[in-house]
Amino acid sequence: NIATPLPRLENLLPPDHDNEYQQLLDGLLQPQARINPKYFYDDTGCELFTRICELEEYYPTRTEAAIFERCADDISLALVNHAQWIDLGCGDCSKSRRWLQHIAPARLIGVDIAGDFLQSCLADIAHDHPELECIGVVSDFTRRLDLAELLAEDRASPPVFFYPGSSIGNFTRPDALRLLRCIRQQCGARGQLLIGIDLVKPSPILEAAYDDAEGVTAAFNLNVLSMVNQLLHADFEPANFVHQAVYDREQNRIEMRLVAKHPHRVRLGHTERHFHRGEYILTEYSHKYTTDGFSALLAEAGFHCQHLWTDPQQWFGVFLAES
Ligand code: AVI
Repeated sequence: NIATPLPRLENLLPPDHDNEYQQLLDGLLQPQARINPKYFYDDTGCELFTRICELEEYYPTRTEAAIFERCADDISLALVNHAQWIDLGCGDCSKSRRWLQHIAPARLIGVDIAGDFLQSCLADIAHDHPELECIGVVSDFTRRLDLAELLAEDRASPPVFFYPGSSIGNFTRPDALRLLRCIRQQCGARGQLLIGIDLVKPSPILEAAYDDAEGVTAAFNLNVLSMVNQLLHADFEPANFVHQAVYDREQNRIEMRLVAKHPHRVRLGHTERHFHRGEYILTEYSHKYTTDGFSALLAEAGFHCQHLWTDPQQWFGVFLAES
């Protein structure tokens, strides 16, 4: 009984974490206070997000999964060469794992910020697929994505970047464009991008998806404050804030907010901030796109959109683009 060796892990996190905390603090001291949504995902946040994905109101996860399932043959056929499969923000790698029933890449590169978790999830996949080379890349690609060296190890195989879940919706448009350009550059001559996008729809459906009856999204949003308390030695009291999700029809985005219930002060390390009643911290944008709008963004990033698969209600889109 020989144990499978742990998958290779590359750490691409920049060693400037102090700068990170300074940015977090600066965001909280701005006239419009904000927290980067990447701070949602501590252990509790990851568990709450898993629960969100199973909620009746939160349609994106199951709608995307249904498209993948229904269109798996078409999508597999449209992939030019899937020898190198790169899962961006792979989490527990469950979405890539499902694809392994349809395609047989030689390499699976999972990119995420939580290294230990990534390595153990990849170890499970490697155990079930001994022929597959599994590599973990620990990276905060909201800041930087540089896989050039790794991809150059197999120059003959243009990569497929897999970015499901409409996670790109959490970037502002300029940042989304920057990330797409960066992926495009690393795709080389014939690489592809398979990406899931949440589409524009009536606001009641969207607002319910981000403010569910059970209060799981509210707990997810409020949980970010305990993360900030730890990172900045702050004393946010979650009970002083209330969760709010508002759809901005002009910008086509959900804004998640934490609204102060009454006037109070919060210590932020060596400094502090006063919150008025009704003043809010912006914790997340979740942009929704029209199919034309996202195709245009892909084109601006230098991609050529090859295919689009949607569900019967056209709530979610899976785009395949080539560099
Ligand atoms: C991860 N991301 C795509 C989710 C979204 O829908 O924007 C995060 C989320 N926030 C609240 N619910 C889900």
